[in-house]
Amino acid sequence: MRLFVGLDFAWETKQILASLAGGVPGARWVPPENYHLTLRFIGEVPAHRAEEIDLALATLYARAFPLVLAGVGTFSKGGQENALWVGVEKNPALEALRNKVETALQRVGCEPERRRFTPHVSLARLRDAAEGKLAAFVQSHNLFRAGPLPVEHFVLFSSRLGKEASVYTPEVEYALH
Ligand code: 3AM
Repeated sequence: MRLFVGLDFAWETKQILASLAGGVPGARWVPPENYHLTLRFIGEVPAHRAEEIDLALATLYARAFPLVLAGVGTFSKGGQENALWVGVEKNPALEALRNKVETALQRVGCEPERRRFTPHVSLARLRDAAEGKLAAFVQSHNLFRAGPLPVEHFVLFSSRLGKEASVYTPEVEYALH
């Protein structure tokens, strides 16, 4: 199974995010049901590893917290913008949760995550997006803000890569306290 750990959002929040989509030719918009915030990408693991991972996450104790989505931005690779996302207001509780997830996963043998944690909710994948339209999108949605949203769970998702879009399935929900 291909796994990652993340936050899921309420239907209402997904609707608000979906209202941002549009107006950037060359963007492949993420289907609203797929909106999530990745805490930790795990990757392909055999079933017995998935069980160990589940156990490690189930024994993790962390606090529930409020989350504010704010602003939009892009990631680029090799000078090419490849992702468009909604950002998150600075959030020490989110960072603490992410660190606990990281520790729990390393304890069951996952390789340490080398990438810096840049919390975001992906709105679109980009390939040769119209530069001016992209800049205009970012500028016009820079003041976007949603929340505070109560975060009371985190989720182990499985991901099946599809032709059009991946299918993300929440496999296990873990309560925050
Ligand atoms: O949360 P977002 O949408 O930015 O791009 C994948 C997606 O990111 C990312 O994990 C999230 C859930 O699938 N992802 C896919 N392959 C990855 C990899 N090898 C990866 N992240 C890190 N390393």
